[in-house]
Amino acid sequence: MSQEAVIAASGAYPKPAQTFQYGTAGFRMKADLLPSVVFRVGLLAALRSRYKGGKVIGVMITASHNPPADNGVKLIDPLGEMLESSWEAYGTALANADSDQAVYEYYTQLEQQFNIDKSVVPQVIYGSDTRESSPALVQALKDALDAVGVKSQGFGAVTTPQLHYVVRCLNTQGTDEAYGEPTLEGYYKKISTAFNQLMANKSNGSVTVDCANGVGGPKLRELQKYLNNSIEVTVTNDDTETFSKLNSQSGADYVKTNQRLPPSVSAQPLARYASLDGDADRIVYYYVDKSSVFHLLDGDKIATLAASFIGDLIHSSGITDLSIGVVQTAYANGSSTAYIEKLGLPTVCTPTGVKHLHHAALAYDCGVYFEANGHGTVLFSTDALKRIFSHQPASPAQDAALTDLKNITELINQTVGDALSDLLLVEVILAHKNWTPDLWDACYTDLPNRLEKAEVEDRNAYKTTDAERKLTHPVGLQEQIDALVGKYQQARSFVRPSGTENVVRVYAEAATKAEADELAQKVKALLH
Ligand code: 16G
Ligand code: ZN
Repeated sequence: MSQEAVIAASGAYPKPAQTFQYGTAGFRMKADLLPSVVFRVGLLAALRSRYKGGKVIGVMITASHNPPADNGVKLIDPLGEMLESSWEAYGTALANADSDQAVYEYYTQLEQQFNIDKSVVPQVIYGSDTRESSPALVQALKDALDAVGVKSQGFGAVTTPQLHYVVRCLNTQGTDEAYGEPTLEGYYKKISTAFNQLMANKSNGSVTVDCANGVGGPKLRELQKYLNNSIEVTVTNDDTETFSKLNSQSGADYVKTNQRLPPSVSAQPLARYASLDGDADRIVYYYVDKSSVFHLLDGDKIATLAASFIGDLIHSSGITDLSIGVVQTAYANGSSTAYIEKLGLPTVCTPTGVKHLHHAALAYDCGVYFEANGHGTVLFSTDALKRIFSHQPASPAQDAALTDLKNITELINQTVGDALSDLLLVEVILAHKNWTPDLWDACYTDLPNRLEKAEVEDRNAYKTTDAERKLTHPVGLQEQIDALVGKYQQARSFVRPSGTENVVRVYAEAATKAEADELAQKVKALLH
């Protein structure tokens, strides 16, 4: 790597007059502001790989459920986790360096700070979602990787979880913790093999999947080729050629936020429907009942379904003392938390953002984590996997449960929430329980709730504690919220600054829809 090469390459991607921040989901904004950011993220990925002794780092270019004109970029750490948070600040500083020379200097400063061995060849893999702006951003990334001598490989359009999967496979190859073949084919084979075994001799009708016109569409079609015919998957909203359709009137975020069907879906009573988001790391289910009333089966419902099913399998296979816990955020419906406690399982609440939930889930042998918006997965500790795979069943019934449990650990993408893997997980559980969506829904009744956003003068003036359930600043505001909440039945409300938009969010739930709406409005009126 020469100074001239880096400075010249950086010169092709001038920084706009803008301050950038590596936030909850990396950098995310209007795509035309991103070329310099993506270039510099490429440099950061190279450093991170060297710092990790040449381990493979992933770079995903996506803006998830955001509108088509946006894009974003984030790093994936060696085991397929989100970038360690202490490094986010280095990304922020690199993105804000105000000249090509300053970029180079900060890069070498980090090299020195971390005593980075320059003889280590850095390795980076990358992919993108299907946005119009993605190819040019991929080019900016490649230019950075080439400028600093990175051994790199592009995976084209992929779902975010697919890239996480490949990163983990590459870094664990040949070890005891080998995760799978580091290819997309390896991904499809791994989860479909587990699914096909779990569904052998079973059949369970059909599920219609709205793919938000994003990368999940073509990838789900590909995955379908590997599945046995135990269920029929109908793929809709999978037009990735018309860029403007991405996440428009479709997708998990649309369904969750509006609590209604995507307009393109005409639902049959009690049939199963699911929606993915633009990069297929989120999924929600829904159905209409016999009176055509819409019912949402969100991340909380998926978490409870998964936790109870896996808990039963562990118990039925005769394995004792494996801890299961469920990790949620403040947005989890109060009824879901009460239901999990009724099941006898511990729950933990963390701040919003997958990295927080993921981290907390690692505390259990089996940690189930889901955000209400549909992003989540199940983690099994290395020790738990060893115990599961070496357990000797004492009866045919234990043997059958153990086989299912082993397959469940293979079916789940343990690197990050994965809409395709979660889809198959839900399908398997419903088939095993012989449940229609209304039976699943009947486990508990969601408290009516309302999410609002407020534009305020300065969202940084809003500071939270207790996993974002309480405000410490502005001083005195929490007491006012508490006073309002006290006037309603079964009520709860919290205010938190968004990590992705320049707004403050207000959540309220209460015994009736009217009360939840009113409480949200009243809390919102306190903000300015
Ligand atoms: C990001 C997070 C998502 C969270 C959302 C909250 C990841 C990969 N994504 O999209 O989990 O729900 O932010 O957004 O962590 P907000 O802070 O604007 O409410
Ligand atoms: Zn997403």
